Amino acid sequence: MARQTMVPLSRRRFLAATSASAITAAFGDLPGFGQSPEIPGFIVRQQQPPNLEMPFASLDSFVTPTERFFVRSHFPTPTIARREWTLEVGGAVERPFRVSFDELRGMPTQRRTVTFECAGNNRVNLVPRARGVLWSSGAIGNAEWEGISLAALLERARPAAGAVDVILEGADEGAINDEPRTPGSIRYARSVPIAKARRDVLLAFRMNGADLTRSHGAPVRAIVPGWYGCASVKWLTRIHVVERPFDGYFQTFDYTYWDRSAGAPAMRPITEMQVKASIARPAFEETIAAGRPYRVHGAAWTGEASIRRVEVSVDGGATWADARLLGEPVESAWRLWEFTWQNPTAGRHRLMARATDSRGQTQPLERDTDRRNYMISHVLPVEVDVR
Ligand SMILES: Nc1nc2c(c(=O)[nH]1)N[C@H]1C(S)=C(S)[C@@H](COP(=O)(O)O)O[C@H]1N2
Ligand SMILES: [Mo]
Repeated sequence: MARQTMVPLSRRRFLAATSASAITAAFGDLPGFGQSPEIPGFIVRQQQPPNLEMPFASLDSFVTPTERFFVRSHFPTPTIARREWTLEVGGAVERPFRVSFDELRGMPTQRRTVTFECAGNNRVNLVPRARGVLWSSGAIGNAEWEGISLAALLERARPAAGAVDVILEGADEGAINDEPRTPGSIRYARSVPIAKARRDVLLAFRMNGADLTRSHGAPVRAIVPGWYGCASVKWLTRIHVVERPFDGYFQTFDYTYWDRSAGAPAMRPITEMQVKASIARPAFEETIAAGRPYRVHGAAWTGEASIRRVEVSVDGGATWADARLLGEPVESAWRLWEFTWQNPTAGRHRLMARATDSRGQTQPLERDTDRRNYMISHVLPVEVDVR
């Protein structure tokens, strides 16, 4: 494991991390910044294609309202009429077919609350500055998704006995011109292993009780519970079963990490979310009143498991105390938590939160650089002034 020391955010990067107007000031030199109209409820990281994050300090509900649910798009947003949309199911299957939206909607539906985090969430906290969208803590959301199970479609298609991966392909496309370049225009696509595809992948057309919105993948998107957001393909139009592992752009050059478990470092696609607690309040550099109890709160999540424990430190990690977990544990959904800081004393304080999941995995204190610019799950201290 390669390690990197934790460096607290500088004041300038903190500003960049929290307020929408400061974004323009701090990143005015990057394309897409400087001329953004403000989008209420969001911090605009990029205007076209839209890359928007929730100001995480505004966290106040278990379900993230759709108008505050982050948007991560690599290519221009497609417009797809439901009447014209079809989903093609093919590849290494006995009976390839196509379904229309009406047909899909006529199938038995399921509802599930699922949290997903962008694998680049908190990238602004990495030192030195990493490549990619510089997200603060808000590239994460929890929603109630409704749709049909991918298993039902696969059952109808009958995958070959040697099926390994199921490729989920979106209708959005474009060329990436930074090295390594794509071979011209490609579509956004990711695969899931056949076992995961059969277990619990959802093809969703409703989000939080309403039709899926265009920026979140209308008319139909995949939801891959417990995995980083990159797996949950939006604007889904093709499902392709293959008998060899899929090596598409978004799981080789992008969204991969170095795995040393094979004896020599090997590049592997990012899959399950890592256990992580994130502090909503206090925000970075918030000023807190001395001598009055303060409610520290946030959310914690993990992969295909649930959160068992969240601990908080108000002294930079010297001592830890249990936070109170709110609500009930829900697998692959986050858990909100709170902690009362009884008597904040005047001065500078470093707050930290760390989570443990139902499999006993605890969030690390240090960054593992084998994760490249993804899976930023180490404890990120929040520094505050108490006056
Ligand atoms: N077709 C398509 N699907 C996609 C993407 C994309 O750019 N195109 N982005 C992925 C990434 S990296 C994330 S984090 C999530 C974001 O979903 P959201 O925009 O609904 O929050 O969608 C994933 N699915
Ligand atoms: Mo992402």
